[in-house]
Amino acid sequence: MQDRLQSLRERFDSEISSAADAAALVRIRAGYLSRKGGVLSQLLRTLKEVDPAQRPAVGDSLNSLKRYMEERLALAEDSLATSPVAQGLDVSLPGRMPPLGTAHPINQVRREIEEIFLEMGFSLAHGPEVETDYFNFVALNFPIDHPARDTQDTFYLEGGLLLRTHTSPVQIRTLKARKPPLKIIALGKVYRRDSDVSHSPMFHQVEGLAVAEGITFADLKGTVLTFARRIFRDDTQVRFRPSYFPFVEPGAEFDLSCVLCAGQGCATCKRSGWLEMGGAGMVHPEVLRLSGHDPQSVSGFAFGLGVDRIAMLKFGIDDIRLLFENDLRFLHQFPGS
Ligand code: FA5
Repeated sequence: MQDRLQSLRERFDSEISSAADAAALVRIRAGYLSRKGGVLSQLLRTLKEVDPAQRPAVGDSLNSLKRYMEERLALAEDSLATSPVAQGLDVSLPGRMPPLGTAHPINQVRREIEEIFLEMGFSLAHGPEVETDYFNFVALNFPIDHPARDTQDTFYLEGGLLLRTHTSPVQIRTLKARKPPLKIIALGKVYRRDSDVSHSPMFHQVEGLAVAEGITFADLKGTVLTFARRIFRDDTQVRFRPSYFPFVEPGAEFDLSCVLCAGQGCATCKRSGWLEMGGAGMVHPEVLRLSGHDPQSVSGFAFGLGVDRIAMLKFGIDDIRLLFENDLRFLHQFPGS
């Protein structure tokens, strides 16, 4: 008898698991529990024929199976009644696609820049946006009261801190933490009191630094030229103009031949054929010394360039401020990942 009850229970379980609607549950209830034709009711009626010694145990089993079936049926009826389908949901309707975002133009360019330098053997370095005067200026050979500090209108914070005005402090953090040979780039946000169509108070720079034995200015030129040709066009030219930054000697600013008119002269390059991109030079011996390296045995180059300017040229954006207003009508024009 116990075997029979066990197989009855298994059959009931499988039927109830595959019941798809209320009508199926009504059929199952009638088939097992109805007074007249229900299998379980019939079995209860045959209880008197069971050996009296076994009758109490069989009676208990029958009653507990009956309770089990009633509970499962009640649960299944409840869950069908509250299911989305019972409440009128049409599961055959096509779904609604949530709107898909795209990467911000700055992030698209950021990924491209990082990929190019990674392929050239550079690794990625990072530094904080809230910096100390020491890393942003002193260790970069800007003494207190040095007039070059005025060229980078600084946002000062409490407690001797400031918002970094350039990515060059990452040079110092890297030089203090690592031994040459090293080749890093550091890309991130920087801040200055500056705002017009080509200047934003928050913008992005990418810093490059290579230090090893025997590094020369030719390595710097080759690196910048290779990068410019990868990010813009194969025929891009680079020119270096002497300039002053306290942490490099010699120092230079570099321009790219205008990527829109190929150096012929247009409105974007103000008819000059050249676009200003950034600053560069050979790492100043004093900077190497201050960060624990011997300028007699190693040399290095460094460069820093404006990432937002690159994005503006690549996407034909003529006002840097558009990049940071978060106007979706503007951002949707640059789908990309
Ligand atoms: C510097 O910031 C130096 N740290 C670069 C450097 C690095 C020199 C390593 C030598 C060695 P500069 O102030 O010129 O240099 O800024 C570099 C570039 O950042 C500029 O050429 C320009 O492309 C971009 N830039 C500067 N100010 C802004 C601004 N307010 N908004 C957008 N881009 C800017």
